[in-house]
Amino acid sequence: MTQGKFIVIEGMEGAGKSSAISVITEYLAEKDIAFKQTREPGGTPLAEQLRTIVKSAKHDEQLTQETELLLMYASRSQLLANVIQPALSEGDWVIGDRHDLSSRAYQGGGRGIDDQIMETIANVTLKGFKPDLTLYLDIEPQIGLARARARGELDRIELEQIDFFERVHKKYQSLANADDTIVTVDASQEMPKVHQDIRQALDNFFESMA
Ligand code: Z5A
Repeated sequence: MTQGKFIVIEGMEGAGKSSAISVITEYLAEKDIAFKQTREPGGTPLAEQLRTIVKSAKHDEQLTQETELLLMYASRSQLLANVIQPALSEGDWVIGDRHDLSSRAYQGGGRGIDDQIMETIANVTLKGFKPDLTLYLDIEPQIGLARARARGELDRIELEQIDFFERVHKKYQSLANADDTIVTVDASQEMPKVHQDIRQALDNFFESMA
């Protein structure tokens, strides 16, 4: 059986990941490709509990940045072993709402955790596993945050100051520019144009596999 492919959608809050995922699911359905959807942090019963911890702004004690980092990778380890790899082995495709690039951007860029430490933890957890294609929705933090705020209550990370999100954004852009499996989509455009660009990136990906 042919191994499935892992496609990840990435970007800052309010970038439009939710509707981008619908575009990808429609595209795969049109091609009769079976797929599973995941999200990070989360995606397994245990990883969803870790998600609740990292997103809650209501803890009685401060979550240290090291704890935050390790919880992100603990969640990812559970998801990879229990959902992503089994699905890919069965020939299903997997569409991920965030993956390792989020940790590199938020914990590496935003929190300022050293690249070498990030690399070591990623290697221990993922053992070289990486997505076949990542679609990075690029948005200026101010625009994305305004969209996210208009939607409702903010989580613990969304309550960070703007300079934190500027660092996350910068890191996302530099990592995306350095990796040809990551396609940057301008998420500040009108939604139909964003969706057209996503479909174009998927067309290119399928052509590259042919
Ligand atoms: N995190 C981390 O720190 N490290 C990690 O390793 C991982 C995650 C994996 C997870 O939250 C949090 O954990 C996240 C990063 C961190 N926190 N922060 N901050 P999440 O993934 O559950 O939530 P999110 O990233 O905050 O998702 P979101 O805000 O739901 O983003 P979105 O899915 O991209 O947004 P959306 O719902 O698709 O769009 C937001 C609104 O904008 C909505 O009303 C849309 O209709 C509107 N929108 C979208 N696109 C457009 C365009 N093009 N024009 C106009 N309006 C638009």
